[in-house]
Amino acid sequence: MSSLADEVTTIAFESLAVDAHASFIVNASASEDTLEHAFTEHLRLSGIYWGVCALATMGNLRKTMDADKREEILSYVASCRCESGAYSGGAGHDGHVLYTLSAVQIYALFDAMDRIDRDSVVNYVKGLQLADGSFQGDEWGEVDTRFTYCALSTLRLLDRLHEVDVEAACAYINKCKNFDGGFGATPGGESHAGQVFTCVGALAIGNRLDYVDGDLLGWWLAERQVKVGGLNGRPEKLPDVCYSWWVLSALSILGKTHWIDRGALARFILRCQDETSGGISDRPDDEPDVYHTFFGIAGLSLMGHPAVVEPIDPVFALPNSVLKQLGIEPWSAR
Ligand code: GRG
Ligand code: ZN
Repeated sequence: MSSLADEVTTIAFESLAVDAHASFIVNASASEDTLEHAFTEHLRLSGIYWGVCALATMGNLRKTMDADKREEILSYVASCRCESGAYSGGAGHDGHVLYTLSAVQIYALFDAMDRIDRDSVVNYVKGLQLADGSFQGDEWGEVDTRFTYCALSTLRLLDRLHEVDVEAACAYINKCKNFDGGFGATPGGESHAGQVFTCVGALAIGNRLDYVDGDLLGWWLAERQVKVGGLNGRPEKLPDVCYSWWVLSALSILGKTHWIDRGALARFILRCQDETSGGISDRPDDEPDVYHTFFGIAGLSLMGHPAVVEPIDPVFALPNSVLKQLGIEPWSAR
């Protein structure tokens, strides 16, 4: 067990409506004639990853997706493959490292890594690294620490991390570190919990967590918890279920999830679930969506909710069992 191991505590969890959430996710992918479906077409691959990963984490992927559905999804992913080696968010859209990671994650979840043309994906990702170690997201040149995480995670899942300059990538992330211990999207950018996940995750993959001031960042992350138990993404903002992942995964990598009140966070997430129709929303009484359903379930997994049977890895956001299949040691075992 890691020296960073979290303090264990017993949380009196309320129940999670696993079956309702599974139906919500499966039905959301089936309702193609909705306006939401049209609006989210460009990020469909990430949506598929959120849904499939939530089902896998709840331990009911096989039960809810038969061989035909699996093939249907995998052939859709293949249809998003671009000549550059990248994947796009939806068929006919432009390739981007964000969706390239989603594609690899979906292949990993369905144990179908042999369908990936590894060399072409690796060449695409390699081509995104700039001289200062940073990564652009596609050929248009936007640079963001999210893209560094996506690049390093994609390559590690493909067992090809050595193909880029990992030291330079981590040194660039260090330049995005702020006085409060947090990280931004670019040097000088405001600390935001989403970027903190990507930076801490990338540094964990690159084995350079020594760049993190664990106590200072742990304090900043713990400060994200507000009175109602939920977490926000930066000071003075509203709590939102997705930060249960962005904040808690970073605390988990640092071995500090006990720095927040996990019982109160779990109650907040569970108050955001629709127990009848399924799904989890960003805040109580809002409309559920697949994104918040996944991140709510993933947060509960990091806190050991007994209904979330597959522990999720805080670095790769994939179930530990999937990482083991790929020969990657889950963070909790390090
Ligand atoms: C494998 C889980 C996983 C992720 C892939 C894309 C990515 C890598 C990470 C995204 C990290 C990120 C920046 C998340 C934040 C998303 C979010 C809730 C943004 C909203 O920001 P604001 O400023 O909202 O609009 P607030 O909550 O501050 O009002
Ligand atoms: Zn959110």
